[in-house]
Amino acid sequence: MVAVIAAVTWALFAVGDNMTPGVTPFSQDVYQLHMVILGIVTVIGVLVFAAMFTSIYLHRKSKGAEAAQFTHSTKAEITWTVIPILILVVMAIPATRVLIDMEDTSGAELNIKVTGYQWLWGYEYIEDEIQFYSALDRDSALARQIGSGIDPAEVENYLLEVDNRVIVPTDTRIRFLLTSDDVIHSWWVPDLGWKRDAIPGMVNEAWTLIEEPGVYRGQCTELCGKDHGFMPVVIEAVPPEEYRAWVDSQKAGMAASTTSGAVADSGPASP
Ligand SMILES: [Cu+2]
Repeated sequence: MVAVIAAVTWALFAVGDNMTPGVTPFSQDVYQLHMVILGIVTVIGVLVFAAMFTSIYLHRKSKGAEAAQFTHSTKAEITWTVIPILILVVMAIPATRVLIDMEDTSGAELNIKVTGYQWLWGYEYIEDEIQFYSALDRDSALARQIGSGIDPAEVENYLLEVDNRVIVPTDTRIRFLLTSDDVIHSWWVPDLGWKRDAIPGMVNEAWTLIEEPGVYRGQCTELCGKDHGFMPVVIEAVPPEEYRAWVDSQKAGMAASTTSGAVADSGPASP
């Protein structure tokens, strides 16, 4: 009976709404951990409720059940202390392994500095010397205005699209350095398996290695001000060759804008 309940509960969690496994080896570790612990707590829950309802049913008053008169049992106290400790240790071992892996940002091939602003993100590719801002895209920005007349449901990826996506190479160990310029923000892309606070005056670290090319979306997850809901994060993972091509095109674009800036600066000063 208990086995049947456990199996049904398990199946519901496994096929129903669940956490996303993500697209990095690390996010899949987190997912596995979540499934194992979910399994453990499900079994514990089923056992506890089964014992409770069985006792209520078998020892009910109408059957003439007499309450036991003992007030203390050292044996019971030791048992219900030792068993939970063992369960916690069993859960802590894989969790600690994943946590240590999460914190180990060494061996990065690419470093990207992420800065939170009210209310957009700034990105700086340290090795490739690329810098840009990434704000809510125009379609979402228009649709979010009161009385815009635009139905947000008609806008593709409403509030989850930006003007400049963060392009990253696949199969590359990338380190993110996160900080903020004004208030605390939090950078979160669920498919990567973590979120990190972006705190003024502090630099937090995190890393990722994306295996599958694709577009992965997220949002700021710290209540950072009135436009908190309008600062999405969009990561686009592309094969390394494509990434190099993007870097070259960005550099060419930046060089062009600096030159035109220089021309403008050298023009006649305003009266
Ligand atoms: Cu924010």
